[in-house]
Amino acid sequence: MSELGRLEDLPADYVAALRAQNLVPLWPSLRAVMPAAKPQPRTAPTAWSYAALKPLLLRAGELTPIEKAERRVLVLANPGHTLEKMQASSAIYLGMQLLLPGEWAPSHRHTPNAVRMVVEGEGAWTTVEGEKCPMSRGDLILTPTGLWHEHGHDGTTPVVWLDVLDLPLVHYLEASYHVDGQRQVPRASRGERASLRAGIVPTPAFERTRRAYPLLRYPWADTKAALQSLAADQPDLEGVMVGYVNPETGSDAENILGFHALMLRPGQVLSLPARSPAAVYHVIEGGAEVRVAGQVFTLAEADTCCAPGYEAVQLRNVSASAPAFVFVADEAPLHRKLGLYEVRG
Ligand code: GTQ
Repeated sequence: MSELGRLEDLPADYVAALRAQNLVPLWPSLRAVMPAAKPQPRTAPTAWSYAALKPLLLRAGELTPIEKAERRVLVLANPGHTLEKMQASSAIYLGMQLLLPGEWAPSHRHTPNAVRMVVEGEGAWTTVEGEKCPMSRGDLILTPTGLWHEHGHDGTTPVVWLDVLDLPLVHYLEASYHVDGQRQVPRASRGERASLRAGIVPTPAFERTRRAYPLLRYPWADTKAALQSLAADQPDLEGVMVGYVNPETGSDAENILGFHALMLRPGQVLSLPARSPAAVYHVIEGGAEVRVAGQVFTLAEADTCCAPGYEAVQLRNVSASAPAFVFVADEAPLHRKLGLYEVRG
């Protein structure tokens, strides 16, 4: 591979003449935008400790009333992108949101897709397009693009959840905006009862749901039971992992980011191949060690880390006696749709 010419090699008056016409020579920057063999991601392997962030989040609850925050969130920002960018990876945003008893985070809708993974506390709910979704630890609640959503809390202790949005990508596309709304009038939940049975969904001929997202809440009890029976039924299965899908299409639950839950058997080491999408790992139950790109993170319950794409990831259950359960968010649906998806053995 030959050395390409540098900007300094060009006469200053020539570069100035180019700039005056909004023109730029490609060759001095070609290697930077298309590095050899593999991208050079800004996304740095980064971990966030729940024990460290929780007191700071509770302090935000004292410092900033919900009316002054709309959403009281501390963003888990990747220093590789600079903290101001508020992104975990190029497409993934992570935030820890706090709602105190009696508080209400008003209804709005926006173009970025979101999900919430409930970390701690009971009694909160998110209403999505009139469907009131109770929030318990480990539940996954979707608020896909364009759907009205608001959060409330009828319980007695603070509730914390992890928000995962595709905000960095949608913002980069200059397609990010929100609309404020009115308090929703909840109706009886329909999606969950009709759709949360593997392989059995409402028959189109009778009552096809016309909603693009028939299922908005994935209770942790069901996800955990699915993982446990998968592990029990297939003792040789290495990757005990389930995906959150749209029950009508069988495809990814949302358009841009993908969501999975995995179980690490006691003492298990699980090696995941290098794949093009970046990913986030969040411990729902137990503890896990995550190795990526020369870094080792020991994650306790409710801790979160991110891994850049194109790097192999190794997960190890730190307990020899109890399983560990991990929530995974990645950019795979986006990479597949764009034809960029790669697995590198
Ligand atoms: O709860 O609607 O973390 O609009 C960032 C933006 C949460 C939300 C975030 C949001 C929300």
